[in-house]
Amino acid sequence: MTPVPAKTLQIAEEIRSMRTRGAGRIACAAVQGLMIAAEESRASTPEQLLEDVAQAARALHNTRPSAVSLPNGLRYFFTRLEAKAKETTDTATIRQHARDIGQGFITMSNNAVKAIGQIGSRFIDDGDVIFTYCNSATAVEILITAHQMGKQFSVYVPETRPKYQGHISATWLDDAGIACCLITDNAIRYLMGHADKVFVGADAIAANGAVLNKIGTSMVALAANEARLDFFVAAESYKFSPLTMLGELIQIEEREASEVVPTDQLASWKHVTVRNPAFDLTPPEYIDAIITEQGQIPPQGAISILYEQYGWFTSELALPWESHVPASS
Ligand code: RUB
Repeated sequence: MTPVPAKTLQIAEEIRSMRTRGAGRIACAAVQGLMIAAEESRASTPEQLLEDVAQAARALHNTRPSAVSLPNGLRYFFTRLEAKAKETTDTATIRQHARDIGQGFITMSNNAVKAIGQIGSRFIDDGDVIFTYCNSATAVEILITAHQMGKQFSVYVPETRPKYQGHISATWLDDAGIACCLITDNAIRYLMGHADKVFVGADAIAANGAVLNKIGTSMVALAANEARLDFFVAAESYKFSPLTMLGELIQIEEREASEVVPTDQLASWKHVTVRNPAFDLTPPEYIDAIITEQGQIPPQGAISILYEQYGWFTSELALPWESHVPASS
């Protein structure tokens, strides 16, 4: 078996350490990791080549446990390559399929973000004051598209402790020439009363329409609900979680305490512990619409997006690369 290529392991590490972050960017990077594994595989049979790719998928999976886009991207690539590998014994042909499948996923993802930008921008009116949260390329695309259409609006951007992804959103909006105001997370409820609508992204969407996104999103949704604002979620359809059709819960990633407080300070306390959940779930009751590349749906429509993609999902489809574990391991 070919060892997992160094470049694939580096992609996995960049995802784990959050140098690559944001659900869409994570999925595309992971698929690139699989493309590299297929390219660099020295396998002489289709089965060996699939095992090399499966091994890479195992290294990439679970680097960020909450972003369902990651296993969904890996599954997209792996199931299609597996099907192609049944059609030929020529590994060069399978490698070419791997390039096409991977590029197909990345193009599909980029096009979905653009389509969501177009669809979502229709919800923005002149004079709007908008809230976003964390850093979602998909939600920001809506704002940029509306701005390019000539709409006049401004945006509140909470910092998003502890990793300050709000600063990235502020930079993107600034670069695009969109007026935005950076605020502390503590100011969200107070300033929500001065806003009109909210656009956030998603790391995962459950079959019941609940949305998993950066920790604090559910508080933004609560405040928006109280202030009677529309709360929109921008998400490509590959961020919907098929496993939730089987009743599985989406895992909430807990990150290191050092992101919250310096390690020496924590060590100096005798009775203090830290918890650092990275995501939370916003219940469907707080969501007005989920904007996908296919159009906007009420959160209760999540199940139809999942059914369209996966049919009635079965557990064998869960992590298809797991069935390629070599007998010896
Ligand atoms: C990022 C985050 C984003 C979603 C959607 O969290 O919660 O809102 O991933 O982003 P983290 P996108 O910084 O922990 O990865 O729309 O870019 O896919």
